[in-house]
Amino acid sequence: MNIETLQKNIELKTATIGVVGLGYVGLAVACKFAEAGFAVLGLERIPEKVQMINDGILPIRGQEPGLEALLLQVTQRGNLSVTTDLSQLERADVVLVAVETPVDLDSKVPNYEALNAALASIGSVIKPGTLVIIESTIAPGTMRGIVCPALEKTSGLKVDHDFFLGHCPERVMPGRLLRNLAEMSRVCGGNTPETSQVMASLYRHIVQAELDLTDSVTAEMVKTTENAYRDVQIAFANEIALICEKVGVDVWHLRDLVNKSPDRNLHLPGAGVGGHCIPKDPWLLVHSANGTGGTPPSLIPTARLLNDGMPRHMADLVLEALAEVGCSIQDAKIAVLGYAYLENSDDTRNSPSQTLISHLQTIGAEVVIHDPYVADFQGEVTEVIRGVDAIVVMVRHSLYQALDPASLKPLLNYPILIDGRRVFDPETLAQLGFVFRSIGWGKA
Ligand code: SAJ
Repeated sequence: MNIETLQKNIELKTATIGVVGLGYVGLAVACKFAEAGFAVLGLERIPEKVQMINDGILPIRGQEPGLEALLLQVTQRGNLSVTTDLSQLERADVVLVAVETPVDLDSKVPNYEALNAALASIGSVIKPGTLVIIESTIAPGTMRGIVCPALEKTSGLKVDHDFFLGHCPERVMPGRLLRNLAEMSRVCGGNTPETSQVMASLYRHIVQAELDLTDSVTAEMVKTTENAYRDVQIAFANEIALICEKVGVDVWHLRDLVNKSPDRNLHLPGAGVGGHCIPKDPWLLVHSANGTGGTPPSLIPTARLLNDGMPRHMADLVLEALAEVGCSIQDAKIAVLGYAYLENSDDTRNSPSQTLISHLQTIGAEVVIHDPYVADFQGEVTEVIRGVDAIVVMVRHSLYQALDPASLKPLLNYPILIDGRRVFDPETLAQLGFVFRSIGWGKA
């Protein structure tokens, strides 16, 4: 099939779409194309997950408005079916790849194990005329240096002649998967301008926002840059918070005043930066720059390390408060509220809470955990904190924002509360007699 025929089949929605990897990104995009009327074949390696999805059951626990109903609708209509059998991909005219691309936390090098496996499988079954689009976030240069050679080698096909290739990074986030998919603009980075055009005609079926055509390496840079930008902005807010703690200023009040200045947007300081995007994408960007010789980037790695240090700062605040009441860390039982990386989500990937909990346990504390969205840590929050020596709030779940600190205090052995997300008003905590610390609260 030539590219014109492919474009026609996409416009008529007679093209079959394969989606490899049904995580947060893949499942949402598979549902949206199925909803648009395409025949969508999902490829997932976990059999239990395949069964759940084919039964119209959402394997994601967090709040994802509309996704469960949409999944049921498209599976019942037969537009979406899921399998573990990669050979089924030979039916696909378009293959979207949405597999994880983590970064090894020690070496800071991309781990492309899942991507390479997907490429090997796809290359072994794709037919001429297929369009392959990488949605996963990848280091700039990966399309040219890894993806294209791998597909050509395993398929024996020639890019731009026998098959077509592009990168279209996603801009979703847990809690807003369907909304972001529909409302966020996307970059269509084709191996050739013609391929970018075909990509745009595909995504036009599910994206109401702008589709920006460009080359694949620019597309790789867009995604990693936008997330490195956010990480650096958060790190700046965290550094200002740490300064506020020292000079006796409330960073939240400071932020309100600073952000009145035009083009200022001091981000939210907090207990750390988690998730599947922000902690890793800056390293993907740095990895590409480091591979080209010359002076390595410094601001981006420094920001990453500052943000990664915030859970440790939370532990230091716990130690300070325990010392104030004369309780040693070895004798302390600490309740950590929030295990997910983001409010009202079940996503625990790279959660700052994991880092904090490991450290507290290493220095001798007993730790109990609560999170209303994470299966292992659900339950009545007042029962979890009953009798503990300190509460540490790590996530702004709505449930915690609704708590009345006055009702919590009698449950505690010591009235210690360490607030990593400014869930509680420090003045109120002071009036109630808490021994408290709050990120960026310098008036202690
Ligand atoms: N965080 C802060 N301070 C802030 C913002 C976030 O400490 O001012 C923390 C959060 O608590 C969380 C982490 O950073 O632990 C990441 O939060 P996030 O709001 O960036 O949420 P993510 O990780 O889901 O980021 C995604 C990204 N989207 C994509 O990669 C497609 C990011 O580029 C978006 O800006 C973000 O969603 C969004 O808010 O839309």
